Amino acid sequence: MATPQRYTVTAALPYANGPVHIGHLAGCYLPADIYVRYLRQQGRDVQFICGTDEHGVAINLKAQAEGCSPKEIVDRYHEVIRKGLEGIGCSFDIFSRTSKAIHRETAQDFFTKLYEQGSLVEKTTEQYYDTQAESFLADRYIQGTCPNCGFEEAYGDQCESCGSSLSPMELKNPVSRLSGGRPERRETTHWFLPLDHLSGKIEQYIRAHGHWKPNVYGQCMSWLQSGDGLQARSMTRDLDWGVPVPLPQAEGKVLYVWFDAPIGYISATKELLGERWTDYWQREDTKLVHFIGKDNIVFHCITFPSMLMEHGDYHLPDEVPANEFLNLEGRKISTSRNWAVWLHEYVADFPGKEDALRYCLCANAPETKDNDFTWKDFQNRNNNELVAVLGNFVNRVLVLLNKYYDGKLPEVQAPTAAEEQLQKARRQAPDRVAAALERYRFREAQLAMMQLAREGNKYLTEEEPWKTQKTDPSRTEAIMHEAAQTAALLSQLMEPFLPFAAARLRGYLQLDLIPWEKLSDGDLLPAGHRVEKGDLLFEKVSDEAVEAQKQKLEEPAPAEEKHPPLKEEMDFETFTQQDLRVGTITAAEEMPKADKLLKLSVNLGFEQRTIVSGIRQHFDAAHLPGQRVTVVANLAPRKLRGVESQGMILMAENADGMLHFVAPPAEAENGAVVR
Ligand code: B3M
Ligand code: ZN
Repeated sequence: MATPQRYTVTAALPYANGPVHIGHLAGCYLPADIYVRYLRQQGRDVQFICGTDEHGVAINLKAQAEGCSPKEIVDRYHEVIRKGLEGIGCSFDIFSRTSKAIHRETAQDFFTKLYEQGSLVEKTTEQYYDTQAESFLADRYIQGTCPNCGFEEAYGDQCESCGSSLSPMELKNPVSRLSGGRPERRETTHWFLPLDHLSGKIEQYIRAHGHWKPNVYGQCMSWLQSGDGLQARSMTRDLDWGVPVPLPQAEGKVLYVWFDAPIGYISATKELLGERWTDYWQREDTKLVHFIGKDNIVFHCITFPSMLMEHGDYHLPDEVPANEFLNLEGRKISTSRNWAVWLHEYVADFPGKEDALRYCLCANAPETKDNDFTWKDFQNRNNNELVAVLGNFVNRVLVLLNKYYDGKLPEVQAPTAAEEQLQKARRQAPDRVAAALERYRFREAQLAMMQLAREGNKYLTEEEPWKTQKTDPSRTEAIMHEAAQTAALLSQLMEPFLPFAAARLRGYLQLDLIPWEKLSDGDLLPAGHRVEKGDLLFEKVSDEAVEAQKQKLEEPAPAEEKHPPLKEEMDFETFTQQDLRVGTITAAEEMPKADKLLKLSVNLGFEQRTIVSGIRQHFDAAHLPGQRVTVVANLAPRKLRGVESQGMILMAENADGMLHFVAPPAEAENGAVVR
């Protein structure tokens, strides 16, 4: 395929309900920025679109938690997020907001077109309604007991304990998070995008993109091929915060946030370009690339393309290079537990070290699997790679050029084998970096750039121009000429990854950004060109700085304080003697005169067991039937209060004493061996 000349590149619109952390940065903003900087250097026409997603229940919930209005929340976080992303060098052409009028109009027009041409299906269904708060409840606003694992604080859309996705009607003992009261069912009308009817077209579209990253393509395929296939999805909600549904009969309803948010890319482009926006959204020769994190795949690969297809005037997304998740110091990043490195805090704590974070996150990018960020690794990469290799090389070059030649580049000399080797590396490096970037392999691309710095550094160390300066000054001229060309090329190849240092280096070298296709042509600096001595390109990160950051993370209690110490080691033989099986509780009753005990009937597939369990103070017997459990099935029977208990049920006990069932996944059948 010919190289497209026009690109629309988007990075997921962050929810304006909190700041952005390094996981978001590594997942989508950094790769998007690297890619766009590279495209610009290639001379391609690109618009880099982003902004804050200011609708959706997440915003309402945050406002409620802080006792302020949704508007105050989005105003506050839009600024925090924008400063953080710009501070780390994200070079958006526009960073807009979905609360703007232009967005409301664009999203409403889009909806109206779908509505008028009959693309949407109107359905009246029962939903929970909070009579005290006088409002319908979004899925997230309902809390109750998970039907799968018994977790009592599951949400109407998902149980965060067992991970199963739920619908509000499935929750036991539903409670409204608005008023705390029990919600009632009421009828309400919404407009659905009939993904079930579109699934043939969607599947065709996905299959035509079989080259997508395996994590992306695989997720799409599993959605398409899952049991019931694609389901119609409601594109409207009963909420008072969002884009109003543009229908007279839809008073009090807004567009579903996942309907309006991706349209936010389009409205931001309109805001940026005026009438020219259609070139970037409606032409087949424009390439549309969405950078996102893996939790957004279904919306960008299935829902949004379906909306665009139905609308009819749009070009569909070409690439969706989604990343996996980044962990922090070996644990999942958690906003609620403050286990995160916040971008705006990093920018404030490490002025002048923006590139160090970019470098470390790119080197550890979660491209194909989840990956880990540690402060130690950050320090090592900065000190041992940026400072000791790249910085050391270019600073030696600049210092020596100034010391020997007053900054004037010496004439070319006949190359020896050492120069020929470095010249070859220089010819190859731009193509290597480009080939990796064209395939969204950012780690590989950055590595190829660093490889050239390593070769340059090694060349200087081996050729020792400071020694030949005394014995053979013309040899030093040859070495310094070659080394300077290498530093000049680095100042170009660094640009996508390390834009701050790259610009400083080009300043010292008195060199502009050079079009990518000229980078392999040979010398970038003519003899006689003057360079400045400059300053250190990178500086070390101290142990103290790293310690301070670790302190900042939530101080986890030492393992032995929070959790009981590990028992003595056991050998494998002993372990294999226990027989664990999957089961389901079929009945539960309280044991007379035993305030801790419940008598449970458990279906083990091949037989029914009676098990007496000391969990009465933790669970309501009435809610236990249906609970999936793991049973120690070969424990000698013992009598408890006159009842023979035929096994034991495994429970996980948190540090606070709360008990949770070790619940096998739905796919494991009763009687299945656990080992
Ligand atoms: N705001 C979800 C997120 O921040 C959502 C992305 C919208 S992209 C159109 O993860
Ligand atoms: Zn659950």
